[in-house]
Amino acid sequence: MEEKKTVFSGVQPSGALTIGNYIGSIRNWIDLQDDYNCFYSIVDLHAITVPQVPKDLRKNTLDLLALYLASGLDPEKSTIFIQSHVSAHAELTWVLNTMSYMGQLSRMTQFKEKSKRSEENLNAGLFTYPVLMASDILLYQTDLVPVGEDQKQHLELARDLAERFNNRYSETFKVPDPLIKKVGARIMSLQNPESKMSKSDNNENGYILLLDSPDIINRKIKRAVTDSLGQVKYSDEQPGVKNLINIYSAFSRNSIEEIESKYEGAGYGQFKKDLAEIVIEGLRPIQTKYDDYMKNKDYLKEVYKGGAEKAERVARKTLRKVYKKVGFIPR
Ligand code: ATP
Ligand code: LTN
Repeated sequence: MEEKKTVFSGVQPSGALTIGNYIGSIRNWIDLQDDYNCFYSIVDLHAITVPQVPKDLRKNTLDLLALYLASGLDPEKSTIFIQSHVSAHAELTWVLNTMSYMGQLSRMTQFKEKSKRSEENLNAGLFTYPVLMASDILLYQTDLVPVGEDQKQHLELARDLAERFNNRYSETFKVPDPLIKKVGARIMSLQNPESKMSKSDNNENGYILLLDSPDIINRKIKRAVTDSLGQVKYSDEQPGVKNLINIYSAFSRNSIEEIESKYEGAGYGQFKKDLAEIVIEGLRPIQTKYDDYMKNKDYLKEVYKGGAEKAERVARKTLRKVYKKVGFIPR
């Protein structure tokens, strides 16, 4: 029997999840579970690259785990774990830091954007964030990394580091490929369709959270920015409508063409009303399951403990090889 290929991905527990996070990443992880050996992490080490309140970080981490499970990740099929529980992530990062070029790291779009927001106290962790991400991926000999469009550049760096290490020492790391879906890879803000939907947006009307109530979802979609053309068409001239069609398509699994023809001649009112309904119904089962999981903290603990053990075994094996190759003496 052929060995299953390996998938790795993660989300930061840095706040409530938006439907952008869900459509761009987690949702695509579910279907991979049967055919791949999947590792899905809650990347808390990444989260502290921007200031976090400790008690909120703890809550957000458990929240995210409950949302992973509520979305359909299955601990029987996948390895679900908290990044800080497997120390090899931080350890490999140190080694890869010594092989990362300052120039390449300073060209990372996410670093440039995030550093603009925290100019006065720029921390080194924000700068080496993509090296930690490369370590996540490379420790598990990952073949495929399902992410949203915004992570593509970080994936390139992970590939570069893998190749650099393999060339300098000898074949050690698998070189990973990104897996980016065409539809939904970049969900835009409902208020400003030129920028991506982000949970750190200070205008809460820009995003829909996975745990938003039906009333709030209705209101946010009603207020979503469109245009004065009044036609439900998928075109770059209508970025607001295009974004809403993407969300519609992601939740209904209808194609773009099906949606366009369904609303031909109809105004935005009906389209938005239906869209809100589809999003509400799409999120309902997730919200119900989330509530159940949050009532069962013992189960959540069982899941993350079991996940850490499984992840640890694989990660240690790779780290041992790396340490040996760079010339560290085994204990
Ligand atoms: P922030 O928005 O606070 O800067 P983030 O949501 O981009 O953070 P993560 O929580 O780490 O950062 O993102 C998790 C996953 O969600 C990544 O795979 C990312 O590509 C994806 N993602 C984030 N925003 C969007 C979006 N608007 N559309 C599609 N995918 C997204
Ligand atoms: N930087 C990613 C989160 C992340 C990740 C990973 C994604 C950290 N490590 C490894 C895939 C694989 C983001 O989405 N902001």
